[in-house]
Amino acid sequence: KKSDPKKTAPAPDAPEHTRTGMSPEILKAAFIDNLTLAVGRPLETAVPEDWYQAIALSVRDRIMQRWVRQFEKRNAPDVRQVAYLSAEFLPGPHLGNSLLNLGITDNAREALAGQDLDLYIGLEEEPGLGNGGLGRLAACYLDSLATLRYPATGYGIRYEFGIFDQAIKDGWQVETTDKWLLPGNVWEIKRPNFAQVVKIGGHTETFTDQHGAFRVRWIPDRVVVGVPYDTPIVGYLSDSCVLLRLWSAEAAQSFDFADFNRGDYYGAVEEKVFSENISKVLYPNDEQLEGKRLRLEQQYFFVACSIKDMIRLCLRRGSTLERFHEMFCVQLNDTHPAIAVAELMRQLVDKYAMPWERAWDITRRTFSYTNHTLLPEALEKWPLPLFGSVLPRHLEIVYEINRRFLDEVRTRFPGDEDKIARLSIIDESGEKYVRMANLAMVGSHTVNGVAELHSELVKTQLFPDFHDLDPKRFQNVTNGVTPRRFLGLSNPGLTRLIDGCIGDSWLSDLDRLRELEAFAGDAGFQQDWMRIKLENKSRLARIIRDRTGVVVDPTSLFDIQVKRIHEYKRQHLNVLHIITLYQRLKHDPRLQITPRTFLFGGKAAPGYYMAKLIIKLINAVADTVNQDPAVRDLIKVVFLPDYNVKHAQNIYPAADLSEQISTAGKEASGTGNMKLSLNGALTIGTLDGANVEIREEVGAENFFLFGLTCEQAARLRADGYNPGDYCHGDPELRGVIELIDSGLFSHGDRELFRPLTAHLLERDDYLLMADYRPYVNCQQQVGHAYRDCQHWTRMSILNVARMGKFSSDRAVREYAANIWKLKPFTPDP
Ligand code: CRA
Repeated sequence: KKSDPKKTAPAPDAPEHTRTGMSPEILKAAFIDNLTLAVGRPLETAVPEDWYQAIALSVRDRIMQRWVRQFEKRNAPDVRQVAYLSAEFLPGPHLGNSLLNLGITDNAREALAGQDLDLYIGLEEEPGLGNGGLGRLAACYLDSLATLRYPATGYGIRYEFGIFDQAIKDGWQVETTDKWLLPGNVWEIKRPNFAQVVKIGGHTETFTDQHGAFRVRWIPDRVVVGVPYDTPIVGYLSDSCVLLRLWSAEAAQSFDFADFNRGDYYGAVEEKVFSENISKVLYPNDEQLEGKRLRLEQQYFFVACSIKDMIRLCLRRGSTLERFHEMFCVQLNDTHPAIAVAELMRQLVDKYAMPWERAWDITRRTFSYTNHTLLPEALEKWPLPLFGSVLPRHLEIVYEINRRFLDEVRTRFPGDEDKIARLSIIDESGEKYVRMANLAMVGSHTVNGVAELHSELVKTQLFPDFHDLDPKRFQNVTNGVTPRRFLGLSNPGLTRLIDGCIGDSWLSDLDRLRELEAFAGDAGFQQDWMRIKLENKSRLARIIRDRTGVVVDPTSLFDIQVKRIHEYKRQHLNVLHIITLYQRLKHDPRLQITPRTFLFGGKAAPGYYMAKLIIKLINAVADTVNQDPAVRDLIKVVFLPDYNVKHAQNIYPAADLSEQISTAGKEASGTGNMKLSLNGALTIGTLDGANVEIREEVGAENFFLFGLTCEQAARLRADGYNPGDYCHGDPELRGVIELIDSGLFSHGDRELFRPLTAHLLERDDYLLMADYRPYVNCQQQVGHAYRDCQHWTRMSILNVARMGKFSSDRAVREYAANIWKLKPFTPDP
């Protein structure tokens, strides 16, 4: 393969012959150098893992060079930067993406003459430091921040164990620990010299300082050290990168020598084990609160380290903390880091002796908050006694923030004590709690939702009282995804086709995909489009066969639902449709339907019983359907285990149909919906989250819409929803439920799935029964449409052509312009 000069990053000022050059010859020398000097392996005995390390290190060198060159610019006195505070980052494997972003994939291939670069790329363990959409969104934003040259740092936690690995045993999910750091991590650089000490627990004392001022001191009963590990994230064909700074907890002193000398070895290391617990493991709940002390400690730990790091940087630049908000804007990714509001106040008031009013003004100008969910079970609140025992000083500060805030409210709404109670940061309706969303609201200048519909619901459902108080604070920034990883990297076939058609600038200017519209009806282009989709499906079919043993037909319609398993996402509605088709095929042995492969992927929170039962149901239905000769291979059902970023990259390019079927009003945005559509899948979906905007963009005629709207769902619930009526009124639906209850899918066990079916018939919180018939009918239209190959392909092309809006570049520009007031660096000459 010849290298494409257009796709090489603007040459850094270092000439090509230097150590960090980009030509195939220099890359080759670098690989071999690193193999010898860093990995310590002779060429003759190097195994693929060694080559991976050597290549990755060579790529890291080239990124670090950009980072170092940017150093001066970032630390200029007038540069304002964003700190993106997030308990989760889900970047996916770095190597392939960094090669792409540096513009050296082809050169690296050439440098490896004959060796399989993709094999090496595939060896990388991914940092699974997130649950799903929220963590992946943070990673997409770092990619865009770097690409667009914004000064930015992502701050988070270096979990030793990320999201668990999922295996399927006997149809059930089994979790094992994700030991992602075991093979080592070449992308990170430990920075012990920037370590921070964090206090936990204990009590507070008051004292009078030398100026006679009343002050408070926090006497902790534990301290932990936070050590930063830096991973540079390079932008696409840009001289810029951002830093992902993740904190790891270490014991303040590894050994208690007093205990050690007494011969109590275990006593001596106890403190170490205890402290290092804090960054040990990611809580695997997606949108489900887990009110554990350790979780609160994790949140405070990384927030405290990050705020102190920013203060350090601010002071080092010779600025006073009076200007903190001019140096840093801090984005709270959901409420997980919301304690930062109280921590910045504590630092300014307690440590730097700033008057409260001044400190509060700075704090309010610093923070902005993104809400990612309306689900009540996800809204974080901490029991007051727990909060106070971990963070005694912060509790006092929260009380003071609240007192002043509520005084203000009282002057505006005198006598409205109900309103006061709803706005209060402290929930006093029963057992007392600290409401983190209220803390984030009060402490931020701006709050945003993540899709238009969601942002409206944030105003009207979640925070109506805050909205009454100050409507100007509310904004929308619809989520976006990076086209680099999710098209450029994962779908090279389609990328080449698009490049050949409209040039390659679309990868950093996604609106240019519009130019594809002109080719949507072109027969030759359609042929190419279909060929690539088929190749991608064939590849996925091989992966499915290798990983599950199920053989699927690449020419069948690939109907895909990949995302966390949750009742509101309604994977079980998809299953009801599958059983409907199964039932029809059983009743009519000659029935012709469009052949389909149903593919599911996603993890269930380990403590979420219903979600795990849904996984079991999918696998049970798969076992029955895939074996049954009556099905004549017309439908296949596959559950692909361990859905993660790496697997997602193989799945999106192969999708024909994207299932986005959440109950309207429940999915804040969704981002898988965007990635699938960007890869040419058509969506079957409800008017929920960003589906609404996707449909607006691609056109109603290129989107399969069904189901209740958010308003209709609300009305139905208000009028008294009776799911049983729907079931009894629809013989086909009744048959489906009866089939599940008959034990057909569970070796005669009639009780196994009863909790699921009983819930659907008796409560059905997510309105599956109401949406079943519209969904099944809409699926019939899908099957019908798929038979018209040309028309389907045209719709697929138009979906891709109209995805420009959903680039994370657009989203990041909106944050920068409307919330952060951030200017990008000017490019190097
Ligand atoms: N679970 C929402 O549910 C949204 C992402 C990113 C979620 C998704 O609809 O696309 O955030 N919410 O905005 C969340 O994590 C804590 O709330 C998600 O990933």
